[in-house]
Amino acid sequence: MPPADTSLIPWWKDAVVYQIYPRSFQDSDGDGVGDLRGILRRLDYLKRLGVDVLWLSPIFASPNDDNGYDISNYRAIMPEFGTMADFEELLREAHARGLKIMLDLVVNHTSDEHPWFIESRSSPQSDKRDYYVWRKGVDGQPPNHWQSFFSGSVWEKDAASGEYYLHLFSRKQPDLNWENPTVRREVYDMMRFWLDKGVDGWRMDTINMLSKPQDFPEGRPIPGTRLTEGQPLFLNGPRIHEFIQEMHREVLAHYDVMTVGETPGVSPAEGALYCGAGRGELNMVFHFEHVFLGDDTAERGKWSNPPLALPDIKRVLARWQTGLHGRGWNSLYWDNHDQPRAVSRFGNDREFRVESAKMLCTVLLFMQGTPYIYQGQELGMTNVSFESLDHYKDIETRNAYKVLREEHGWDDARILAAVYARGRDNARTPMHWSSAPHAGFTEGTPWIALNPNYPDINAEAAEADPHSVWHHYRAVIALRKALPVVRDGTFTLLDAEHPTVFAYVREDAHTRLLVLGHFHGGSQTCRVPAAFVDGEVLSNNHPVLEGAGTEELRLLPYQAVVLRAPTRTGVSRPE
Ligand code: ISL
Repeated sequence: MPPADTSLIPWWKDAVVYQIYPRSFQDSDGDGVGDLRGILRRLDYLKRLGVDVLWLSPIFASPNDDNGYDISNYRAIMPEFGTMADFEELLREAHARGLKIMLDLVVNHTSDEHPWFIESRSSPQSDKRDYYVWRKGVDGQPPNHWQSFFSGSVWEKDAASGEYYLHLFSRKQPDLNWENPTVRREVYDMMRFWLDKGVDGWRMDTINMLSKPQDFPEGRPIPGTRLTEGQPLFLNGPRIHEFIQEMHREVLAHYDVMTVGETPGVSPAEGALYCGAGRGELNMVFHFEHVFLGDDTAERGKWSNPPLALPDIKRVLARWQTGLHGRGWNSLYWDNHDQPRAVSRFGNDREFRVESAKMLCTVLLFMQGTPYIYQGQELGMTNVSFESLDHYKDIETRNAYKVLREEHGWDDARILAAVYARGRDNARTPMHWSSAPHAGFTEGTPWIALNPNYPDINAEAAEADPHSVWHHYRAVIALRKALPVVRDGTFTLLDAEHPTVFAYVREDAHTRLLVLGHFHGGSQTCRVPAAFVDGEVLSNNHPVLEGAGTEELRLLPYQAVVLRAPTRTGVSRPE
């Protein structure tokens, strides 16, 4: 059979993305904050790992109420991170190594220190008043009871005018008014500014929240409180697809770039509306169904940290795999800067840290879609447990602390346990480069404390150890690039209800792969479909495979194996 014509396959379908949280990646000037020249210094490391695209969390001027997700100037680099010349050099040097760079588009809201908001707030008559969402209260109360992501009402009363402005996140992150065509034009101009510099794509922050129902109706009551949620009402709002299609028509269609929308609360069917072929919107979305499992029904949301059951994770991920196959495109992730470390949440970060971090890598990277690796995931970095809340910097954690304590009567120990499990700072402690002081992250005082386990878990040690998590990532990345079935094949979940084994088959006309991931620290027998009994072991995170060549494998703690079925008659192997 002649090789398939791959020239029509968009580059981002073959890409592996690496997310950098610049504040915590590498400091180059000793101020304790990561920066662009620090990233520059690590490009060769990233190249060795084998990733293709770097997504930088926001690098723009910001008062850092939410670590750069509150932007005060979209066209300026955050001074702590460097200069525009540094960015241009980084882009040039990345491109010279065949690495692409995507930026974070945060346009649901700005900082309250953005000149647009300063002007908007100055008077109800301001010609920028309508850049943001202003409403009068009702009988001295906010327009509705929607709750912000960072605790409290989404409405902030402005003392000068007595009106309220909307902020789905912190009060220093006022929401832009996307109903206003001038706002949309400003955003599109800003996007072109960066794309014309050669930026290769956008990760789009909370992109499914841009359109709000303009009557701001009440949401459903939150059980046990006098509050009502608005979330279901501002996710995927009435004009959302019109706005994204306009953005695509005006901007994205004119550049060969990659786009991924951050879309909490989106099902596969809704996801396909954002990323479906021919929709003229985005390339892919980040859904949250696996990382938010159970949170929305738990008493205190994610802070209740409801237990996870593997069959639920499998069901969610399988639904996305099959739901988007041939219709859209998946993004694959366990980790990001808002989530606890994957190995701590889904694996075992104590006695089986290495095995389980490798297993999570295999299970994720053999699915269909574009994988996203969050800095340190390739080392198996773990959650952190700081002794006191004083060490925590994240606004979400700090605000939640007050609410959990004052309104729900939780004591410090209970709050700390919740933060250890689900706090965002788990992911934001500095990257571990070596066993040098501060893990080689900075020569100054780091902006947030390090995870004390860096002398054992660091990039230098990992690169030197052929059995490290790092080398497993590198090998799996290389393998998926060599196997078109990983990009193109169908996905079939096996034994959906099995409580500890995640098993699936990937298949195209040439190749069949069986992927097995054992989510448990014991051993477990596992039946192998007949087609794979004599399969070739392409990947294994243990030195042995017990039962190989028979119908029954014995999986060791957190073992992950990929088997390739013997080729069918007359069909040549793809590589
Ligand atoms: O982090 C979350 C839960 O702990 C999410 O609800 C998160 O707030 C949501 O996914 C939106 O996240 C994005 O926008 C926020 C910013 O704080 C996050 O870092 C960003 O990823 C506001 O810009």
